[in-house]
Amino acid sequence: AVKIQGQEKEISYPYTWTTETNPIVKHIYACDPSAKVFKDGTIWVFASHDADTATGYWSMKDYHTFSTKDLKTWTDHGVALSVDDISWATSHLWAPDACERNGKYYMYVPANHKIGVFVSDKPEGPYKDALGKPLVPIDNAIDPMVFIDDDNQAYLYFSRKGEDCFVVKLKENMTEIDGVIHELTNWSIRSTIDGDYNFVEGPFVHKYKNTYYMTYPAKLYKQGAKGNKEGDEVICYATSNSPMGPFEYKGIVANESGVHTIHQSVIKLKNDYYFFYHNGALAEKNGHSEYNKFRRSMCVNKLIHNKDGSLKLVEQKEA
Ligand code: FUB
Repeated sequence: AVKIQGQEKEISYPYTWTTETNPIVKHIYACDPSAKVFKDGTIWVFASHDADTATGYWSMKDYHTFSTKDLKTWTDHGVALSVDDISWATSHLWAPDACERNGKYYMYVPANHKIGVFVSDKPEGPYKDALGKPLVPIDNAIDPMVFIDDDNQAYLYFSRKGEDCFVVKLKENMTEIDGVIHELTNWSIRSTIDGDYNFVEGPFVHKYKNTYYMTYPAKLYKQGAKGNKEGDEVICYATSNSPMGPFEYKGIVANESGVHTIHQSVIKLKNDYYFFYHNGALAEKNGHSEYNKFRRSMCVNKLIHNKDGSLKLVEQKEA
């Protein structure tokens, strides 16, 4: 049973509800939302799952998948992948991503700070370990994101130790890396334009009018001009004319979320773009202000590309 707006409720999956307010998911703490629009037009969100009882470091054990066609009526399809199905990991199932390719679905997930690939015949899973070992031969690798370009070449982005950013091509089978892993952090995404922000984690790439936009959580080291405090994590963005970079810092697209981390993704739906992220507003409402940073909830707002190609600061709507 889970508590929804103060009332105990039995949930059986798939579980469907309607909402037009943030956070989108109120029956569990679903965070690190990675949204994708699949070929039939359905929006799928792959999310980490903070435990109701979490009181410490982010040691999550499973992922849920969510689907919607209109951003109003949502379905939680339950657990898509659990740590019990990963022979080489015991916990820390951090920010996932997924894609559709040749009629199959691939989830890329960091578990115990190693990145693996999992495959299913259905977007909601269950997903099975494609390799029986990690895909990326680098330790301390987290937050994978797969971007498939218009020419069908797939790219895997990820971060390491919360400070470096990498990209590598994937082979057509989606379960093997193709060639050299490129470090992108020498693109100087460190900026002093809006304060002093350093790349941290969570790279996510979307394409707009032939420009590649990378949004990413960044940490503010010195007081910024926009009211964020030292140590706050915000979402910055950088652009490039190639998915392999180099990327150039452009600005901040979302301010801090109040829960130490913020993690984003971007989709295009018809002619509009949407920005997914998480915050701690629901945990606060449920009386967990002390541990709200370990109980995060996914939200969505519109993302506006200005005429000059810059991104308008996302206004995070309250729960
Ligand atoms: O949820 C665990 C970690 O916190 C994610 O991997 C990061 O992006 C941050 O949101």
